[in-house]
Amino acid sequence: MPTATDPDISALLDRLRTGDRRALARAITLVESSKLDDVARAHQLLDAVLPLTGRARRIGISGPPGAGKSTFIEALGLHVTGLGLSLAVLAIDPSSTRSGGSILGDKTRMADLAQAPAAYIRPSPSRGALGGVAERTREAMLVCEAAGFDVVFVETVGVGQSETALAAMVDLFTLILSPGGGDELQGIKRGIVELAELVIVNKADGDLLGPAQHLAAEYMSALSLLRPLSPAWRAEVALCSALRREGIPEAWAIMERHRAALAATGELERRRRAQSKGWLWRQVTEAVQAAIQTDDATQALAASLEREVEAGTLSTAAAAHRLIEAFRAGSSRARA
Ligand SMILES: Nc1nc2c(ncn2[C@@H]2O[C@H](COP(=O)(O)OP(=O)(O)OP(=O)(O)O)[C@@H](O)[C@H]2O)c(=O)[nH]1
Ligand SMILES: [Mg+2]
Repeated sequence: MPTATDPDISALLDRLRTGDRRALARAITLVESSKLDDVARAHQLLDAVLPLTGRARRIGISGPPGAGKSTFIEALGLHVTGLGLSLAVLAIDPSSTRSGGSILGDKTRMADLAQAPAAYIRPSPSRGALGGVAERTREAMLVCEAAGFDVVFVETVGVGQSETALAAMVDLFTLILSPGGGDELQGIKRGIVELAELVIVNKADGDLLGPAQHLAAEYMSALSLLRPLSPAWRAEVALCSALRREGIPEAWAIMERHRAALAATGELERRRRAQSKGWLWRQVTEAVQAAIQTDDATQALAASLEREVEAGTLSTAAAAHRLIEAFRAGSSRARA
Protein backbone atom coordinates (compact mmCIF):
# COMPACT_ATOMS: atom_id res chain seq x y z
CA MET A 1 0.00 0.00 0.00
CA PRO A 2 1.57 3.30 -1.06
CA THR A 3 2.19 5.82 1.66
CA ALA A 4 3.24 9.44 1.87
CA THR A 5 4.58 11.08 4.98
CA ASP A 6 2.96 14.47 4.41
CA PRO A 7 -0.62 14.08 5.74
CA ASP A 8 -1.98 16.38 3.01
CA ILE A 9 -0.39 14.26 0.31
CA SER A 10 -1.55 11.08 1.93
CA ALA A 11 -5.14 12.42 2.06
CA LEU A 12 -4.87 13.59 -1.54
CA LEU A 13 -3.70 10.14 -2.58
CA ASP A 14 -6.64 8.47 -0.83
CA ARG A 15 -9.10 10.70 -2.65
CA LEU A 16 -7.24 10.26 -5.93
CA ARG A 17 -7.53 6.48 -5.70
CA THR A 18 -11.29 6.68 -5.39
CA GLY A 19 -11.35 8.54 -8.71
CA ASP A 20 -12.30 11.91 -7.14
CA ARG A 21 -11.98 14.42 -10.01
CA ARG A 22 -11.11 17.38 -7.83
CA ALA A 23 -8.34 15.41 -6.17
CA LEU A 24 -7.13 14.43 -9.63
CA ALA A 25 -7.04 18.04 -10.78
CA ARG A 26 -5.19 19.05 -7.60
CA ALA A 27 -2.69 16.23 -7.97
CA ILE A 28 -1.92 17.19 -11.57
CA THR A 29 -1.58 20.86 -10.63
CA LEU A 30 0.88 19.80 -7.94
CA VAL A 31 3.07 17.76 -10.30
CA GLU A 32 2.98 20.58 -12.85
CA SER A 33 4.04 23.17 -10.30
CA SER A 34 7.57 24.50 -10.41
CA LYS A 35 7.26 26.23 -7.03
CA LEU A 36 10.01 25.06 -4.74
CA ASP A 37 7.58 24.20 -1.92
CA ASP A 38 5.53 22.02 -4.22
CA VAL A 39 8.38 20.08 -5.77
CA ALA A 40 9.18 17.96 -2.70
CA ARG A 41 5.48 17.27 -2.15
CA ALA A 42 5.04 16.38 -5.81
CA HIS A 43 7.89 13.88 -5.53
CA GLN A 44 6.24 12.30 -2.50
CA LEU A 45 2.99 12.03 -4.39
CA LEU A 46 4.68 10.55 -7.46
CA ASP A 47 6.53 7.96 -5.40
CA ALA A 48 3.28 6.91 -3.79
CA VAL A 49 1.46 6.89 -7.13
CA LEU A 50 4.01 4.71 -8.90
CA PRO A 51 2.86 1.31 -7.56
CA LEU A 52 -0.67 2.18 -8.73
CA THR A 53 0.39 2.74 -12.33
CA GLY A 54 0.91 0.46 -15.29
CA ARG A 55 -2.59 -0.75 -15.97
CA ALA A 56 -3.68 1.90 -18.49
CA ARG A 57 -3.21 1.84 -22.22
CA ARG A 58 -0.90 4.75 -23.02
CA ILE A 59 -1.60 6.05 -26.49
CA GLY A 60 0.17 8.98 -28.12
CA ILE A 61 -1.49 10.94 -30.89
CA SER A 62 0.50 13.33 -33.03
CA GLY A 63 0.26 14.92 -36.44
CA PRO A 64 0.56 18.18 -38.30
CA PRO A 65 -1.69 21.14 -37.45
CA GLY A 66 -5.19 20.70 -38.78
CA ALA A 67 -4.88 16.97 -39.56
CA GLY A 68 -7.88 16.35 -37.34
CA LYS A 69 -6.25 15.17 -34.12
CA SER A 70 -8.86 16.77 -31.87
CA THR A 71 -11.77 15.56 -33.99
CA PHE A 72 -10.24 12.08 -34.01
CA ILE A 73 -9.67 12.08 -30.25
CA GLU A 74 -13.26 13.10 -29.67
CA ALA A 75 -14.61 10.39 -31.99
CA LEU A 76 -12.30 7.68 -30.65
CA GLY A 77 -12.87 8.87 -27.09
CA LEU A 78 -16.63 8.48 -27.49
CA HIS A 79 -16.14 5.01 -28.91
CA VAL A 80 -13.82 4.00 -26.08
CA THR A 81 -16.06 5.37 -23.32
CA GLY A 82 -18.99 3.70 -25.11
CA LEU A 83 -17.20 0.39 -24.56
CA GLY A 84 -17.28 1.09 -20.84
CA LEU A 85 -13.65 2.22 -20.53
CA SER A 86 -12.62 5.40 -18.74
CA LEU A 87 -10.41 7.85 -20.60
CA ALA A 88 -8.09 10.74 -19.74
CA VAL A 89 -6.91 13.13 -22.44
CA LEU A 90 -3.72 15.12 -21.90
CA ALA A 91 -1.58 17.25 -24.19
CA ILE A 92 2.01 18.24 -24.54
CA ASP A 93 1.72 21.83 -25.64
CA PRO A 94 5.18 23.13 -26.47
CA SER A 95 3.99 26.42 -27.80
CA SER A 96 1.94 28.88 -25.84
CA THR A 97 1.74 31.05 -28.94
CA ARG A 98 0.04 28.42 -31.10
CA SER A 99 -3.49 29.60 -31.55
CA GLY A 100 -6.55 27.45 -31.22
CA GLY A 101 -4.64 24.22 -30.84
CA SER A 102 -4.46 23.89 -27.09
CA ILE A 103 -6.53 21.34 -25.26
CA LEU A 104 -8.01 24.22 -23.29
CA GLY A 105 -9.57 25.46 -26.50
CA ASP A 106 -10.32 21.87 -27.44
CA LYS A 107 -12.23 21.22 -24.26
CA THR A 108 -14.94 23.44 -25.57
CA ARG A 109 -14.58 21.95 -29.06
CA MET A 110 -14.64 18.35 -27.87
CA ALA A 111 -18.06 19.18 -26.53
CA ASP A 112 -19.51 15.66 -26.74
CA LEU A 113 -16.51 14.00 -25.16
CA ALA A 114 -16.35 16.63 -22.41
CA GLN A 115 -19.92 15.59 -21.50
CA ALA A 116 -19.03 11.91 -21.15
CA PRO A 117 -18.80 11.07 -17.44
CA ALA A 118 -16.05 8.50 -18.06
CA ALA A 119 -13.82 11.04 -19.85
CA TYR A 120 -11.46 13.54 -18.29
CA ILE A 121 -9.90 16.23 -20.46
CA ARG A 122 -7.05 18.14 -18.89
CA PRO A 123 -6.14 21.59 -20.18
CA SER A 124 -2.44 21.59 -20.90
CA PRO A 125 0.11 23.87 -19.31
CA SER A 126 1.62 26.48 -21.62
CA ARG A 127 5.20 26.70 -20.56
CA GLY A 128 8.22 27.66 -22.54
CA ALA A 129 10.58 24.79 -21.93
CA LEU A 130 9.69 21.81 -24.07
CA GLY A 131 11.37 19.20 -21.92
CA GLY A 132 9.73 20.51 -18.78
CA VAL A 133 6.29 20.38 -20.31
CA ALA A 134 6.74 16.82 -21.58
CA GLU A 135 8.12 15.74 -18.22
CA ARG A 136 5.05 17.14 -16.47
CA THR A 137 2.74 15.51 -19.00
CA ARG A 138 4.30 12.14 -18.32
CA GLU A 139 3.83 12.64 -14.60
CA ALA A 140 0.22 13.78 -15.14
CA MET A 141 -0.31 10.57 -17.11
CA LEU A 142 0.95 8.49 -14.18
CA VAL A 143 -1.36 10.37 -11.83
CA CYS A 144 -4.30 9.59 -14.15
CA GLU A 145 -3.36 5.92 -14.08
CA ALA A 146 -3.36 5.93 -10.30
CA ALA A 147 -6.82 7.47 -10.46
CA GLY A 148 -7.89 4.33 -12.31
CA PHE A 149 -8.24 5.44 -15.93
CA ASP A 150 -8.25 2.56 -18.40
CA VAL A 151 -6.95 4.61 -21.31
CA VAL A 152 -4.81 7.74 -21.55
CA PHE A 153 -4.48 9.70 -24.79
CA VAL A 154 -1.58 12.11 -24.97
CA GLU A 155 -1.69 14.55 -27.86
CA THR A 156 0.99 16.74 -29.33
CA VAL A 157 1.05 18.87 -32.43
CA GLY A 158 3.57 17.61 -34.94
CA VAL A 159 5.79 20.57 -35.48
CA GLY A 160 8.84 20.02 -33.34
CA GLN A 161 10.70 17.66 -31.07
CA SER A 162 7.71 17.10 -28.85
CA GLU A 163 6.92 13.92 -30.81
CA THR A 164 10.11 12.31 -29.59
CA ALA A 165 9.14 13.09 -26.02
CA LEU A 166 5.65 11.75 -26.68
CA ALA A 167 6.95 8.51 -28.18
CA ALA A 168 9.14 8.12 -25.08
CA MET A 169 6.13 8.04 -22.75
CA VAL A 170 3.50 5.98 -24.55
CA ASP A 171 2.98 2.35 -25.59
CA LEU A 172 1.79 3.31 -29.05
CA PHE A 173 2.75 6.40 -31.03
CA THR A 174 0.02 7.16 -33.57
CA LEU A 175 0.48 9.61 -36.41
CA ILE A 176 -2.63 11.35 -37.79
CA LEU A 177 -2.35 12.70 -41.31
CA SER A 178 -4.80 14.17 -43.75
CA PRO A 179 -4.73 14.63 -47.52
CA GLY A 180 -4.34 18.01 -49.07
CA GLY A 181 -1.47 19.11 -46.91
CA GLY A 182 0.48 20.11 -50.02
CA ASP A 183 3.18 17.71 -51.10
CA GLU A 184 2.57 14.28 -49.66
CA LEU A 185 4.87 12.69 -47.11
CA GLN A 186 4.22 16.27 -46.05
CA GLY A 187 6.74 18.07 -43.94
CA ILE A 188 6.77 15.14 -41.54
CA LYS A 189 10.32 14.35 -40.74
CA ARG A 190 11.41 10.83 -41.45
CA GLY A 191 12.51 10.43 -37.86
CA ILE A 192 8.95 11.04 -36.71
CA VAL A 193 7.43 8.61 -39.19
CA GLU A 194 9.88 6.02 -37.87
CA LEU A 195 8.36 6.38 -34.41
CA ALA A 196 4.84 5.62 -35.62
CA GLU A 197 3.47 2.10 -35.20
CA LEU A 198 0.10 3.26 -36.48
CA VAL A 199 -0.59 5.86 -39.16
CA ILE A 200 -4.17 7.06 -39.47
CA VAL A 201 -5.09 8.90 -42.63
CA ASN A 202 -8.03 11.06 -41.63
CA LYS A 203 -10.58 12.96 -43.74
CA ALA A 204 -11.27 9.91 -45.92
CA ASP A 205 -14.63 11.37 -46.91
CA GLY A 206 -16.27 13.31 -49.75
CA ASP A 207 -13.83 14.80 -52.24
CA LEU A 208 -10.94 13.87 -49.99
CA LEU A 209 -11.59 10.12 -50.10
CA GLY A 210 -9.45 9.52 -53.22
CA PRO A 211 -6.52 11.65 -52.03
CA ALA A 212 -6.75 9.98 -48.60
CA GLN A 213 -6.53 6.52 -50.17
CA HIS A 214 -3.59 7.68 -52.24
CA LEU A 215 -1.81 9.06 -49.17
CA ALA A 216 -2.48 5.86 -47.24
CA ALA A 217 -0.97 3.78 -50.05
CA GLU A 218 2.10 6.01 -50.12
CA TYR A 219 2.61 5.58 -46.40
CA MET A 220 2.07 1.85 -46.59
CA SER A 221 4.93 1.50 -49.05
CA ALA A 222 7.11 3.99 -47.17
CA LEU A 223 6.58 2.16 -43.87
CA SER A 224 7.26 -1.24 -45.41
CA LEU A 225 10.81 -0.04 -46.08
CA LEU A 226 11.44 0.87 -42.46
CA ARG A 227 12.74 -1.51 -39.89
CA PRO A 228 10.01 -2.17 -37.28
CA LEU A 229 10.61 -0.74 -33.79
CA SER A 230 9.83 -4.15 -32.37
CA PRO A 231 9.70 -7.65 -33.85
CA ALA A 232 6.25 -7.90 -32.24
CA TRP A 233 4.62 -5.33 -34.52
CA ARG A 234 4.79 -3.98 -38.06
CA ALA A 235 3.49 -0.45 -38.54
CA GLU A 236 -0.04 -0.29 -39.93
CA VAL A 237 -1.92 2.32 -41.93
CA ALA A 238 -5.67 2.88 -41.61
CA LEU A 239 -8.19 5.29 -43.08
CA CYS A 240 -10.90 7.10 -41.19
CA SER A 241 -13.23 10.05 -41.19
CA ALA A 242 -13.19 11.48 -37.71
CA LEU A 243 -15.80 14.02 -38.75
CA ARG A 244 -18.28 11.35 -39.87
CA ARG A 245 -17.05 9.03 -37.14
CA GLU A 246 -16.25 6.33 -39.69
CA GLY A 247 -13.36 3.90 -39.30
CA ILE A 248 -13.14 4.70 -35.61
CA PRO A 249 -13.98 1.27 -34.15
CA GLU A 250 -11.51 -0.17 -36.66
CA ALA A 251 -8.77 2.21 -35.46
CA TRP A 252 -9.45 1.18 -31.88
CA ALA A 253 -9.32 -2.50 -32.85
CA ILE A 254 -5.82 -1.97 -34.26
CA MET A 255 -4.76 -0.23 -31.05
CA GLU A 256 -6.03 -3.16 -28.99
CA ARG A 257 -4.31 -5.63 -31.29
CA HIS A 258 -1.08 -3.67 -30.90
CA ARG A 259 -1.35 -3.84 -27.14
CA ALA A 260 -2.04 -7.57 -27.18
CA ALA A 261 0.91 -8.23 -29.50
CA LEU A 262 3.31 -6.22 -27.35
CA ALA A 263 2.03 -7.69 -24.10
CA ALA A 264 2.26 -11.26 -25.36
CA THR A 265 5.94 -10.95 -26.23
CA GLY A 266 6.96 -9.04 -23.10
CA GLU A 267 7.74 -6.03 -25.29
CA LEU A 268 5.24 -3.81 -23.48
CA GLU A 269 6.97 -4.32 -20.15
CA ARG A 270 10.42 -3.95 -21.72
CA ARG A 271 9.42 -0.76 -23.50
CA ARG A 272 8.05 0.82 -20.34
CA ARG A 273 11.14 -0.11 -18.34
CA ALA A 274 13.42 1.36 -20.99
CA GLN A 275 11.27 4.49 -21.06
CA SER A 276 11.58 4.95 -17.29
CA LYS A 277 15.34 4.64 -17.53
CA GLY A 278 15.36 7.13 -20.40
CA TRP A 279 13.34 9.64 -18.41
CA LEU A 280 15.71 9.32 -15.45
CA TRP A 281 18.60 10.51 -17.61
CA ARG A 282 16.50 13.08 -19.36
CA GLN A 283 15.59 14.58 -16.00
CA VAL A 284 19.17 14.41 -14.76
CA THR A 285 20.38 16.18 -17.90
CA GLU A 286 17.77 18.89 -17.56
CA ALA A 287 18.39 19.38 -13.85
CA VAL A 288 22.17 19.59 -14.28
CA GLN A 289 21.82 22.05 -17.13
CA ALA A 290 19.43 24.17 -15.07
CA ALA A 291 21.79 24.06 -12.08
CA ILE A 292 24.71 25.28 -14.21
CA GLN A 293 22.65 27.94 -15.95
CA THR A 294 21.36 29.38 -12.67
CA ASP A 295 24.65 29.13 -10.77
CA ASP A 296 25.93 32.61 -9.90
CA ALA A 297 29.55 31.50 -9.90
CA THR A 298 29.54 30.16 -13.45
CA GLN A 299 27.18 32.62 -15.11
CA ALA A 300 29.84 35.10 -16.21
CA LEU A 301 32.05 32.30 -17.51
CA ALA A 302 29.09 30.76 -19.35
CA ALA A 303 28.34 34.07 -21.06
CA SER A 304 31.93 34.51 -22.22
CA LEU A 305 32.18 30.90 -23.42
CA GLU A 306 28.93 31.31 -25.34
CA ARG A 307 30.42 34.36 -27.09
CA GLU A 308 33.61 32.50 -27.98
CA VAL A 309 31.65 29.54 -29.34
CA GLU A 310 29.43 31.87 -31.36
CA ALA A 311 32.47 33.62 -32.75
CA GLY A 312 34.05 30.30 -33.64
CA THR A 313 37.17 30.95 -31.59
CA LEU A 314 36.54 28.03 -29.21
CA SER A 315 35.17 24.55 -29.85
CA THR A 316 31.92 23.59 -28.15
CA ALA A 317 33.65 20.53 -26.67
CA ALA A 318 36.32 22.63 -24.96
CA ALA A 319 33.77 25.22 -23.81
CA ALA A 320 31.47 22.57 -22.34
CA HIS A 321 34.41 20.97 -20.54
CA ARG A 322 35.55 24.27 -19.03
CA LEU A 323 32.05 25.15 -17.90
CA ILE A 324 31.47 21.79 -16.23
CA GLU A 325 34.88 21.91 -14.54
CA ALA A 326 34.18 25.41 -13.21
CA PHE A 327 30.80 24.29 -11.92
CA ARG A 328 32.30 21.22 -10.24
CA ALA A 329 35.05 23.27 -8.63
CA GLY A 330 32.42 25.70 -7.36
CA SER A 331 30.20 23.00 -5.87
CA SER A 332 33.11 21.19 -4.20
CA ARG A 333 34.17 24.54 -2.65
CA ALA A 334 30.59 24.95 -1.42
CA ARG A 335 30.68 21.48 0.16
CA ALA A 336 34.03 22.08 1.89
N1 LIG B 1 -13.58 16.47 -44.12
C1 LIG B 1 -13.12 16.23 -42.91
N2 LIG B 1 -12.69 17.25 -42.15
C2 LIG B 1 -12.22 16.97 -40.91
C3 LIG B 1 -12.13 15.65 -40.42
N3 LIG B 1 -11.60 15.68 -39.19
C4 LIG B 1 -11.35 16.98 -38.92
N4 LIG B 1 -11.73 17.76 -39.96
C5 LIG B 1 -11.65 19.23 -40.01
O1 LIG B 1 -10.30 19.63 -40.05
C6 LIG B 1 -10.13 20.82 -39.28
C7 LIG B 1 -9.08 20.61 -38.22
O2 LIG B 1 -9.55 19.63 -37.29
P1 LIG B 1 -8.96 19.52 -35.82
O3 LIG B 1 -9.55 18.31 -35.22
O4 LIG B 1 -9.11 20.78 -35.08
O5 LIG B 1 -7.44 19.28 -36.18
P2 LIG B 1 -6.17 19.25 -35.19
O6 LIG B 1 -5.21 18.32 -35.81
O7 LIG B 1 -6.60 18.97 -33.80
O8 LIG B 1 -5.64 20.72 -35.31
P3 LIG B 1 -4.62 21.51 -34.32
O9 LIG B 1 -4.98 21.14 -32.92
O10 LIG B 1 -4.86 22.93 -34.61
O11 LIG B 1 -3.26 21.06 -34.71
C8 LIG B 1 -11.50 21.17 -38.71
O12 LIG B 1 -12.09 22.13 -39.54
C9 LIG B 1 -12.23 19.86 -38.77
O13 LIG B 1 -13.62 20.03 -38.89
C10 LIG B 1 -12.61 14.58 -41.26
O14 LIG B 1 -12.61 13.40 -40.92
N5 LIG B 1 -13.07 14.94 -42.49
MG1 LIG C 1 -6.26 20.02 -31.97
